[in-house]
Amino acid sequence: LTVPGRRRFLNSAAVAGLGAGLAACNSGSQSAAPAGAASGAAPAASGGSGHAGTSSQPGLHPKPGELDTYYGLWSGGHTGDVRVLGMPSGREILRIPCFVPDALVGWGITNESKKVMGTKADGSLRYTVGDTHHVHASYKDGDYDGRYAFVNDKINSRIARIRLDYFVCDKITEIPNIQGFHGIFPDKRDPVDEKINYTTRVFAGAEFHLPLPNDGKGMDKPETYRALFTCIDVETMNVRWQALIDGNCDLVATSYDGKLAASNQYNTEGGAHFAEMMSAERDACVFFHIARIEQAVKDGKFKTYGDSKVPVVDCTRKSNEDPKTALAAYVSVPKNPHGVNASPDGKYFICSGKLSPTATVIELAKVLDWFDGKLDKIDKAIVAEVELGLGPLHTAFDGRGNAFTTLFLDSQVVKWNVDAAIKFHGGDKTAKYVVDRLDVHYQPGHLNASGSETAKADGKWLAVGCKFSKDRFLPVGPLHPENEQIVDISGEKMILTGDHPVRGEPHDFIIFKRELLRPKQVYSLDDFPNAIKDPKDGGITRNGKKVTVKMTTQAPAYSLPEFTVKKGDEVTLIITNLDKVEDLTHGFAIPKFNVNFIVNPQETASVTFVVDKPGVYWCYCTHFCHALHLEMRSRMFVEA
Ligand code: CUK
Ligand code: CUA
Ligand code: CA
Repeated sequence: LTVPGRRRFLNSAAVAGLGAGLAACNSGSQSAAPAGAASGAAPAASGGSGHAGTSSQPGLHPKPGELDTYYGLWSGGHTGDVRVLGMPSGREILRIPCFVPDALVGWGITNESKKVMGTKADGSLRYTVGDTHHVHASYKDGDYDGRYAFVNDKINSRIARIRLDYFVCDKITEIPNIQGFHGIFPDKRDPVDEKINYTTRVFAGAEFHLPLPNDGKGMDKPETYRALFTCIDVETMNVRWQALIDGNCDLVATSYDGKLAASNQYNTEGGAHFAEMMSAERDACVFFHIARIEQAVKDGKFKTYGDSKVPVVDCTRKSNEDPKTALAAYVSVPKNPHGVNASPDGKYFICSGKLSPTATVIELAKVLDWFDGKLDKIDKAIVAEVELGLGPLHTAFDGRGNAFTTLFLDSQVVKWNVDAAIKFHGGDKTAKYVVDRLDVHYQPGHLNASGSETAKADGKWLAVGCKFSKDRFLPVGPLHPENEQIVDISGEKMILTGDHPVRGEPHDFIIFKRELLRPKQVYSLDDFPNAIKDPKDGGITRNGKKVTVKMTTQAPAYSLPEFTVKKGDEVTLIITNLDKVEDLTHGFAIPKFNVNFIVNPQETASVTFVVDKPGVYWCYCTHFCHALHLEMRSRMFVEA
């Protein structure tokens, strides 16, 4: 197919209607007919890459027993989890449940996980749905430090922290005053204190604007709705402050010097319907001056909304016209931009145009110049705005000056050189900024490269999150998997090296060298205040109708082969796995009471449930642990 032909096939199949809102991309510039574009060698509609070629990079197909060379952390979308993929093989190794119950580990069943997830007064889960989009990790000196990963929950405006020593979610915070928490990014160092060269804050962008407070008044006046940008403390996971803005937030980026955070805005119109949201030719990327905002909070220049005690500073346009005192600045960006990404050299934020075929390059030093009164117009911080193709969404980097942007509508990744784009924008029309194009399958959303979000971007591998897989895998009925493609970016030309079906619906991901992590594979008993350190400390204690049953596990036995409770009791069962051997996990399931969870080596977990039916109940181990796994049982006697 020719380029227009491929566009017609893709667009009619996946995005009917959206094309009408797009700027035409046929100006004869580099974006329409680039060298190496989906040319004569382009595939038939049923697939195939525009590039032949075989990757010669090591690590792509680990042999049995070989480990991957990179970790990938993937958001799971509305499965509410985070996945760990070995890269570049694309093998899924683990799912980390966060916002949604998970049957494998008993997430949402154990008291410990329910406490993290949040419960109502009756002890039941506050929410059982989630929607994770963006996973990012904590930094030190511009690289990941292996402490934490963070992920957003778009549905219920929650942020989860994942400990990367154990690969578990240990904290979830619900952010007040907002809906549609979408973009998230940790800071990379402190904006003021030079000594703090690591992550202490996470920023959150709210996509949906709301009446403030959202208490039932003013619902029919969308022109008065507002969105907020939020700062969360990494250690306490408390919300530090919020910023009232004009327009909305989409994705979020932070600068390597810690001074700036920014969010793309596609709804500067404040529209409530999509036609209104795409009525303006330009929207914005809003920049936040973190040090000034935090000084304003210290000086008491804030208000609060409703029941929330969180200080909210004023970052609206009207209140921030004087650069010398401004807390925020709005750089104009074409039509409904989506991703904003920081280049690994620390110099630029790149905004992807979505409904505009362009990427906008904003120079951060110039943004700071504006805040210092040294640049008269904030839009002069734009150093390039170049055409790339239809539907640019997200950008990754190879650390050698090249950017890779997904083109959702064209189903391509375009590789382009940032310096050449700046030259082209500056008037040198001989500057060839498009380096290569690759057809992907199909409709890519996010992409990310190894180390792309760090100063150590190594330009080896690129993963592309294709939202549609269409014909790339065995058909399994109406629900298709997504296709995470892997691309060798070590050379001039991109080489597509693999398709990987993944369970819906990942959005974003990060990829980093395996050496950055040293995960622990066995817990410490001291991690758990309620650990039962000796089988002799187990047994049953009763306090009225509340019964506590404590037992330990050592393959292939539970320390209590049977235990007796009475109908109507509220039973709290605490189990410590005393096995110290790596990989020796036990399960504990009780028929008819919705109890099923696991205890990893040296872990303690507990459940609380009411026994309302007398009888014998065989408790058993669900997690294969031993030759006598099937014999690993206990009996719960419930007396009438
Ligand atoms: S969004 Cu999904 S493809 Cu939530 Cu990062 Cu762009
Ligand atoms: Cu213990 Cu299976
Ligand atoms: Ca818009």
